[in-house]
Amino acid sequence: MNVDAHPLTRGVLDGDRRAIAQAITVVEAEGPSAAAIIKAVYHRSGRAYLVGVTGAPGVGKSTLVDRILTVLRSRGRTVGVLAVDPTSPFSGGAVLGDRVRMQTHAADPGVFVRSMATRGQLGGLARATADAAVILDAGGFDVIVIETVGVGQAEIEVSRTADMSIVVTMPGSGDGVQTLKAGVMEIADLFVVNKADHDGADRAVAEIETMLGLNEYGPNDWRPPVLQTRATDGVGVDDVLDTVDRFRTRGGDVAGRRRQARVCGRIRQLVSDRFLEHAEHQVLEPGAFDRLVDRVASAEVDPYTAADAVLDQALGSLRGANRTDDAQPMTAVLDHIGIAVGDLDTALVFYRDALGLELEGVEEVASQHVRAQFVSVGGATLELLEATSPQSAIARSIERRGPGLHHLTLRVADIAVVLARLKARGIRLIDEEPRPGAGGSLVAFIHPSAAHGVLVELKEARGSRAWGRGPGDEDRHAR
Ligand SMILES: Nc1nc2c(ncn2[C@@H]2O[C@H](COP(=O)(O)OP(=O)(O)OP(=O)(O)O)[C@@H](O)[C@H]2O)c(=O)[nH]1
Ligand SMILES: [Mg+2]
Repeated sequence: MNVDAHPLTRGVLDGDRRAIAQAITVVEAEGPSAAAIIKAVYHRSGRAYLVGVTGAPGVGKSTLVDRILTVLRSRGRTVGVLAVDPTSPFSGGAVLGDRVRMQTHAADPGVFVRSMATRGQLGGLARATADAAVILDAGGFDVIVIETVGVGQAEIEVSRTADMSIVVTMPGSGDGVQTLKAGVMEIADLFVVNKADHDGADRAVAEIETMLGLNEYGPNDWRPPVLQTRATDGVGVDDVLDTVDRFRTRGGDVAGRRRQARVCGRIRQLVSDRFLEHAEHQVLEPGAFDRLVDRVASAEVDPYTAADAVLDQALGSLRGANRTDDAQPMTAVLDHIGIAVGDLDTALVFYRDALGLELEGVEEVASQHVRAQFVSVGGATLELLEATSPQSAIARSIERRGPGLHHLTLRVADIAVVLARLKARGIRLIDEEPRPGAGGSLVAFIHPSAAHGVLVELKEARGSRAWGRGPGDEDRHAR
């Protein structure tokens, strides 16, 4: 489902609603096309003003946003709304309710309403929301309102996307001022006590003012105003928008710094997400990350050592990638080194006892007449290979050259790409095409004559450990 970013891109930049809607669906899915779209439209973003509206469920955010839409439209501004619900896994009740509530603007081409719900991790929602805001921004909407339900960490993450954050409360305990203690004080640029028709609105305002009184504000600092509204009949909404304009026009340093911090956060997030993704899926063996998690959970390894191990392996693979002179960087990591030994038990006297290396397990591969002992050496593995029959390739290798290095295996992300590139350079291969190895992996051997006397196996990991033996084994030892 690889959506071609380009036709959508043009549509987004033209402000085409269908293209915008589709582009948001793409960024929600978080695939490579998401990055392609953002890359293509980002230069046209940065013009819209992003307003976050946060607050506990039911305080009247959607009703207020609906009123805000009406006023902004009457002031000639176009508005995109992202209704974000980190609490519901799919577009369910609350969000659907929002859509219905904002239906009054459904026919207005100057309004675009979209709900976004958690699909996987909360971080993903914050990223998708930020991307959706970029799309609406590039699509030409003047103001983007991001409504998030609740006042937890996820909402705070999402509200960091905005240029200004409005925290909505209502009179009464419970859902009201109590929830403000959950860290929203710092993100609020404006407090709105909605449902001012209820008893206790003045008290709610006073409580917030008291909390604000605990902070010190310099003469040039923005002290978040506390306003009252009645969203159901629109009372106080003009005041809210005037305050938004006031905050916006005062802009200057604070606004610049906020955008800077936001962009900084975005880049850091993307770098760490991508780095982790690379480490988890392209560097580590399948399942290795989970095993590491288990070992840390059982206190066998501490988290710092675990993190260092992942970093070392990932950085090692990046350094490997940098060494290539081709335009397309190649990522290859050392998976294992196969060593032909005469007798496993004797070999272990050296590898296990003298060197103190950790044994991982033994595997008997009957079809190849070989027994393999895996020995852990940090990120890679040594495979000590003992022949179980004279017909074994290992036996013949020992007969010809004595025991010693038998092969080394490099794990690559895409074996077909690597083979194509080797072929293009006229490198002599044993396997022209990748073939199935153990554990669902794909393997191919490079002829030792091309690799300066070493039998090199390429492996694209797809399952668990790839033994990498198969038909055609004989040819590999012809030197
Ligand atoms: N009396 C009164 N009721 C209001 C006011 N504003 C909203 N409501 C009502 O409060 C209820 C909840 O309003 P919503 O706008 O859905 O609240 P919300 O904060 O968006 O709710 P979630 O999206 O579920 O978090 C609805 O029944 C509204 O009609 C107000 O100013 N006064
Ligand atoms: Mg709502």
